[in-house]
Amino acid sequence: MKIWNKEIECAKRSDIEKIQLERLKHTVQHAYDNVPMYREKMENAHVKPSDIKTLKDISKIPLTTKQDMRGQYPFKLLAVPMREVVRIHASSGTTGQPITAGYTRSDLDVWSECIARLATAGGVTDEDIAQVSFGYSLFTGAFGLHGGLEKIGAAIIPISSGNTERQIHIMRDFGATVLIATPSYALYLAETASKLGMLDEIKLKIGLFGSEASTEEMRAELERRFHVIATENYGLTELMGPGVSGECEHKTGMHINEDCFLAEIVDPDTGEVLPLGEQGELVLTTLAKEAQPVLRYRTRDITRLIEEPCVCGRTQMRMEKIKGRSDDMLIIRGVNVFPSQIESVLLGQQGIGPHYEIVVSRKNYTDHLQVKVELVDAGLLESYSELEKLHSKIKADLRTVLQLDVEVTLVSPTTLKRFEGKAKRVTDLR
Ligand code: DLL
Repeated sequence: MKIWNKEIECAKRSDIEKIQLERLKHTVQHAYDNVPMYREKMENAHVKPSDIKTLKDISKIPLTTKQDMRGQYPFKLLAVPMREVVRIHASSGTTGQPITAGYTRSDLDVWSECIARLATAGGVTDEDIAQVSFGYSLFTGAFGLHGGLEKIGAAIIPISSGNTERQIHIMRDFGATVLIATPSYALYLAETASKLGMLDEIKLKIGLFGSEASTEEMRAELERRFHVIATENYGLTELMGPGVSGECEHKTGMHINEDCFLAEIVDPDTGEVLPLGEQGELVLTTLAKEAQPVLRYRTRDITRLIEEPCVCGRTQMRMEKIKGRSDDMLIIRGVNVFPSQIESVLLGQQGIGPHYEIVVSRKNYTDHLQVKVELVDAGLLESYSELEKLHSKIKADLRTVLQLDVEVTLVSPTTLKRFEGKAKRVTDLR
């Protein structure tokens, strides 16, 4: 299996750390000199760029939060003059002020290099025809993947998201072999292909999924429906977009582009750095960004770092599948619940489809968790005993995993909302 950049991806740890330290020193100095927010934060913490002598010294630098970044809207995080910026992306801003991301020409080169590595790790070659079903917009997903796939030499179908039936026709007619989408949109596409009776005519081999949390059960469902090898990749607008990390075909964690990003795990409550291998909040620092260097960004994503080299030969550290976001975690009657735990229980159950909705409310001063799932076969609505059996099984399985009583509502087939981008499955009415 091909490795895009063996020199970096299979480098000795000591060599990677040497590159990281050199780039970290440069990044800290660049941010300190050119971004008032970082200078102020460092001055308040009595830290100077010259205090960074080893990689561990990074913990002297204050953490950066989403809130800090929002306060710099739109361009106060830029460390270069606007004439050097050649692209601007932004987060959707659904939960507040959007966060903008500027790129120099060199940043775009680094971005496509990072994606080329991850897409190659997922099995993509210049023989492939890749359908990009992320939205081409301010969102980083489509343009990010596009740059790397072009570098590899794959033939790109820049279809963007939406217009789902047309997506299936194009996928079949153009002979797409790679699909790039969120897992939830990929599921919707598979369902639509099936409804159109065209699933067997689709020639996909590879799914490169990302941009939202999904479970192993969701991966299995996508692989089964599309007959693909599904790998996932991770990233965020604040840091660059996709390209931070991605899985190889062994699917044992996402390889981090460690020459471009320095990863730490901190305790989500205290912000203290945790020992390698412990689960906590991922904190990332850019090592190769010119336009917008980022120091110690709290991603809110919960994961664990894996240092052992992968069987694929890559030595770069891996991060486990994201368990959820610390701010997505629901506290139900004092119990911590990640939506991913619910997804794991639901997917793979006989008789129900893979779409679901979670509604949290408060009834009589008590938290109430409702899970809505679709029946696959509407005929079941006519058999009370079958329906009751299915209902009790799902409820019992959820109880075992969550240690909570959950209201399970079975709804008619194809009545729950489908998503063309990131799914929004949780409604918290409290
Ligand atoms: O979603 C960048 C991206 C695009 C990654 C395409 C991969 C593919 P944002 O819109 O800024 O950027 O959202 C970033 O999405 O903090 C995670 O919570 C979540 N996320 C992204 N990838 C994954 C993943 C893009 N593979 C936020 N697994 C991040 C779980 C993910 N969560």
